[in-house]
Amino acid sequence: MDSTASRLPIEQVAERLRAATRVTVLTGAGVSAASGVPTFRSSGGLWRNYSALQLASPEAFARDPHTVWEWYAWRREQIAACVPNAAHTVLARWTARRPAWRVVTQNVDDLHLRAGTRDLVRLHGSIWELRCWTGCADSRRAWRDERVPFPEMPPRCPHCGGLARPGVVWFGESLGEADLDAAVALTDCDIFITAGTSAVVYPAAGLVHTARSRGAFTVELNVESTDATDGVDLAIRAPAEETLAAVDVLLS
Ligand code: BJW
Repeated sequence: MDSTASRLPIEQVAERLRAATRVTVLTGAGVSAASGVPTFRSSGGLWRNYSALQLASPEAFARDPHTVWEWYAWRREQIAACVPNAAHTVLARWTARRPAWRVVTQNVDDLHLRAGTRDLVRLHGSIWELRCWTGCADSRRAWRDERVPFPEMPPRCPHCGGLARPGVVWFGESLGEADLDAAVALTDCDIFITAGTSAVVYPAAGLVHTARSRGAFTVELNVESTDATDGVDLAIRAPAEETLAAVDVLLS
């Protein structure tokens, strides 16, 4: 009998982690669900019956910046009231203890940062950063703005007075080159864990497959099956915060 297969999936993950040097964890909205942040593709992710697909694009912003900003202001207010959960704190602890254990996130809520995650790679930006919509010369970079609510809506670029936009990556926009390069480099690892993501948004959704093709043992942590499930070595159908906390106990 295969002794690995007869072990509980959580024990299998812990055993592999014990032997691993390089570990990469890709997180999605499901990792923040237990903190109270709605995921995108659940009913709670709808806002005034709009989906993320309808609002998270440059075209939507160009058409109706006020409505798109109202959606972001509503989300900022929700996120400001949330605190990191066990998934964030366990991952933060791992990155503090093991520099080659890294987290790549699609989340814009910054809860990984608030939990203390080191060397976090953020693929889709941060909801707490803003950029100039017109790309004025004085504001090439994003700036941090944690005000909730904004004193004026929609918020303006402090340099040129034009419209500001959220410092996130919308559909049809390229991800930051350095962020994507870092994430792709981290697919060269011993274990790649994808946690709380529906695995439908590219290029993030492709990372687990790249990791597996490069020899990583791949694990999916999700409450449901996803487009990635059939392509991973081990899928654990449970809340990511519970699985990560249980694995962490086995590791300590
Ligand atoms: C739990 C849980 C618990 C709940 N525990 N689990 C190749 C093929 C096809 C299309 C493309 C492609 N390459 C590019 C594209 C186009 C596009 C794309 O992927 N479209 C798809 C929809 C088909 N991609 C892009 O446009 C990207 N840009 C790009 O590739 O540039 C080059 C290019 C451009 C144009 C054409 C071709 C190439 C940019 C993508 C940017 C995504 N932006 C957003 C918004 C960010 C800002 C904001 O927050 O407002 O990012 S969209 C939204 O989706 C957000 C998320 O980061 C992202 C992923 O969502 P996530 O995290 O997976 O959340 P959910 O809600 O979908 O899933 C939650 C999961 O958690 C579920 O599975 C639950 O079951 C689970 N769960 N509780 C564990 N407790």
